[in-house]
Amino acid sequence: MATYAVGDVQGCLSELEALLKQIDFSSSDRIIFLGDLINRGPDSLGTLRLIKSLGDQAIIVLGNHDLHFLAILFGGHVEMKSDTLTELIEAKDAEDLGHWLRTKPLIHYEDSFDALMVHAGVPFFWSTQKALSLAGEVHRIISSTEEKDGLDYRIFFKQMYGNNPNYWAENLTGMDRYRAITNYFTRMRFLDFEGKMDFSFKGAKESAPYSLMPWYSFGQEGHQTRKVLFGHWASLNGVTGREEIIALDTGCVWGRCLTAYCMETKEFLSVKSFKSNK
Ligand SMILES: [Mn+2]
Repeated sequence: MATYAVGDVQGCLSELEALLKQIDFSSSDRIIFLGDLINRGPDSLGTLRLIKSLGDQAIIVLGNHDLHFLAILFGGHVEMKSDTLTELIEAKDAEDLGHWLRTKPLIHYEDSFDALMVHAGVPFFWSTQKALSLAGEVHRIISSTEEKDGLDYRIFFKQMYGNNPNYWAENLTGMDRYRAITNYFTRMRFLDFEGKMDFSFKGAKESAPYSLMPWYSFGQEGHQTRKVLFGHWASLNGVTGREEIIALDTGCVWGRCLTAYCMETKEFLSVKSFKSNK
């Protein structure tokens, strides 16, 4: 019985199949996907179908690309030039896959490992309890068919996009509150010293301006001993310099590799992108 965490698959179905084979994934194992299951890669439809077929053995947290698919399907947004979602959107089971996907949370907590699994990260000013509670607020809207405070999942997906507010304040309400929470968990990379998200700096962390630091470089306050496993940031290539902060987007879709981390043995297991062999 093993528990694996896997970073951004982004539609790299063949590599995912190879990875499952390599870790000898069996019916007593579990696999936690850290979001961005789809988009940019060659087979988003096949990837979603495979992961759905794993049933309760697969735990999923949503990433920005997963939310983008849901925003197209349910929120009236359109595909962008760099998206590779057409086959998925036009599939006969697209709605089924979308309704299944929107039941997934923004973060997942593994009690036995004191570990949080999230796509982008958890800002330093949220404790584990606080993060779970805020993620739950968004999850209740996007997973339900009921309206709350004049919002339902379709309105959420219509109004999801935007960089503002780029800060957290307890008194944020409505879509501003939900957008800020969603952006922290699914899009954050750099924070300033007030904990505001920066979306404009796109370079390597070594060349970041002095006013910005990676979200995980801020103090321990609220983090206690917990582990955080995250994806989203391929240019880190798995390196955070912090043992308890585990970066698992190793850039499969960019020709590098797809990585699984075994929670029990703390081993990293990777398969090379098939693209890199061509
Ligand atoms: Mn991402």
